[in-house]
Amino acid sequence: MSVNQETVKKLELHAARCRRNIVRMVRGGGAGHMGGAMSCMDILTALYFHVMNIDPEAPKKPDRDRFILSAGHKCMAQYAALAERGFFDKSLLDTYGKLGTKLPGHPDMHKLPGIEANTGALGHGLSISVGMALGLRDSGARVYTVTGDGELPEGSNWEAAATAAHYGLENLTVLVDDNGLQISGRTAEVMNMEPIARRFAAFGWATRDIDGNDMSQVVGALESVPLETCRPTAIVAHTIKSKGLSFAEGIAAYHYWKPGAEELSAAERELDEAIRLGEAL
Ligand SMILES: Cc1ncc(C[n+]2csc(CCOP(=O)(O)OP(=O)(O)O)c2C)c(N)n1
Ligand SMILES: [Mg+2]
Repeated sequence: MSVNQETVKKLELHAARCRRNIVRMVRGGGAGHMGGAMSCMDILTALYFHVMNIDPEAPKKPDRDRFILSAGHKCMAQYAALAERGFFDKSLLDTYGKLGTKLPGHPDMHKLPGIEANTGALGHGLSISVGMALGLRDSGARVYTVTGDGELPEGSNWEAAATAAHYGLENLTVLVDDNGLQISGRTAEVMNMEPIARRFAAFGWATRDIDGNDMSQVVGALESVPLETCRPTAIVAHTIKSKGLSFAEGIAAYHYWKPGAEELSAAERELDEAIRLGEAL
């Protein structure tokens, strides 16, 4: 199925603005889990601006699609998308990580519209998603979950994966933000989970590998969901950690970023330029 290139261009511009929102949050809070937020930003942009049935004016409407950020430390990506999509005023971005903020370092469903579950302790989001998908399976609503390659060693993921296949949850899609890195280095060295797609397939899921920073591929895969009837879908998105900030791409040390003044300004300049280029297209 061919992907509409106008749509792709628009989404790329949204993604650039969302990445700029992430750096805005880091300026406000002084630090944050930047690397993983940047790597999954294209996925979240496609979901929030093209795929999911959601309404910022009615964030709790019963037939909405659900999004669960299982890897909760990537929450700046979700805040960036929610703000850009109009779920809350962008001025809130400047409060990221501050005392009393609605935008804490891990998402809190009691503080912000659009957050469906509290996550951050890795390994719980897929189980929550399976329960939601089971409850919603005759409703037409879909459940989308983003996890990370470094999160997958948590055994609860595989209990959830087996359950999703057992119940044939075709309304459930997991997107693995496979950036090859986790908190302390290469996932392959800390706890190798490759080949990820084949592992999900062995549990009974329909799977596809994509370049998760190529908007055409992200949209193409999401438009094809469910990949098979009566099976949950796993999209393994190969991404680059810190995508969009050239000085930080693929470097594990940027998992949690506490920038100095110069690096922060360089980041802002680079993303402002990306937005300018996107607007000119
Ligand atoms: C249960 C649990 N153990 C450890 C951590 C600490 N921790 C936060 S992020 C992270 C690495 C996650 O790696 P990955 O899922 O690949 O995400 P990425 O760092 O690439 O964004 C770890 C171990 C945690 N949040 N929860
Ligand atoms: Mg990772």
